[in-house]
Amino acid sequence: MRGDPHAGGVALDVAAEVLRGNDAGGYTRPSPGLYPHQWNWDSAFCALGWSALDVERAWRELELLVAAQDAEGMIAHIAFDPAARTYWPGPEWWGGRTGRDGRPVSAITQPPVAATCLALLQERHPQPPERVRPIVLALHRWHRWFMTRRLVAGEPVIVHPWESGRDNAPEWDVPLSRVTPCDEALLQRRDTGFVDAAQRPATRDYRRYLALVALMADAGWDQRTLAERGAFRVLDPGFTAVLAAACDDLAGVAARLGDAEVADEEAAWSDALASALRARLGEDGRAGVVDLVTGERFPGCGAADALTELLPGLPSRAASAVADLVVGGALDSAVGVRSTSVGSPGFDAVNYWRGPVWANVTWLTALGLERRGLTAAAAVLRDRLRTFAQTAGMAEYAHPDDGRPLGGRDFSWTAALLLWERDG
Ligand code: 9WN
Repeated sequence: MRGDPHAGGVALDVAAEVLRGNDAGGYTRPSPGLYPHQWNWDSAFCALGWSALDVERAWRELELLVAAQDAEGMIAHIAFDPAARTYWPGPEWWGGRTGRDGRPVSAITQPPVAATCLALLQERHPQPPERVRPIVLALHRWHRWFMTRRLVAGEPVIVHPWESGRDNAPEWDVPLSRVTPCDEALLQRRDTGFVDAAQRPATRDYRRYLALVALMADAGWDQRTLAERGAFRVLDPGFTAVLAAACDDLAGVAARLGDAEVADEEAAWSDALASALRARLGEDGRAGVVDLVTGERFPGCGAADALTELLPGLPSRAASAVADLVVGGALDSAVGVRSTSVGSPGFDAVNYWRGPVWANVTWLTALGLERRGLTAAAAVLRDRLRTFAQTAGMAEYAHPDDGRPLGGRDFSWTAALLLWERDG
């Protein structure tokens, strides 16, 4: 791979092998052993990658993602394979929820990138309306769940760090510090059997992640209670931008299917979310993560700011400021977008979401830049995605300075996004 500036040949063969190797027969495990279930945003990215290898399999990935939707309309962060034993915490922590297809699911969600991936897939590899419509309707129900159960001050509230998809980003440190940790004896971590503990969340974080789940169970998993009075409540501009883009994308797909009602409602949600986030954006294009318990804003800078680029209708000055942040600014890295800037409190170059570069954040930011018309910056990031593959292979994340591989290996979304980019 090294020396090939376009990450062609070998890297693509390796990427295809990774995706095939992680195929659980309809959905893709994010990484062998480390993550043996179906994860929400992972699956959406994997659908894109599969389309370069097998279009039928790509659509199947999205169908299985929405098949795990629960009775409330939420699509959980994990749909569990009850036979898999290498991941903890398992389904027993989540109050016995199941998806429509009977699989055990968790009781929290993840960044809703699925509609954006669906729109991209439908554009490149269109399927007939009878196949696309059920997926659209399921995603519409999920978006409605956000808009009716989770909105505070016009934005979706995150009630657990895992919902952000950026589990131990420093943004969550202060809000999480208020949660009384559970007894360490309750922890049965398996992740550190696969990945060096220095690259994973700390024990003190896990004790609070689990305590927070127990508090959610005590609240009867009631979503409005959690969003309005829960122990951990945060507004994440990255998450808001992802949801606003997803609503806009779903509106487009629904309109082309002739579903005007769905299209209009999604478009209205997208506008409402975008105007709520725009109202708190600074000149620098940054809105900051806000701890809703205290009203305080995280002082550092990270992936949440980069992902703001996805916001439909982002004012051009803000869009350019974010471009400057990721290319040449505090989030610049030769292998993509830094998850956390060097100057932020809690920065750690090798630890998970505290500094390393992740392929999905780089790719989503490039998509946002392209949609805002900042094509040169988008091309730079796309090139850096290929550099990531050259230095880190299909790793889960990479060191922001030297690009060496970190975290899990044979990681599905790294492979999938590389395949999607090369196939375009
Ligand atoms: C908890 C699967 C997931 C990703 C997340 C990433 C990591 C899980 C964990 O792995 O989180 O959901 O156990 O660390 O942070 O973004 O979806 O790849």
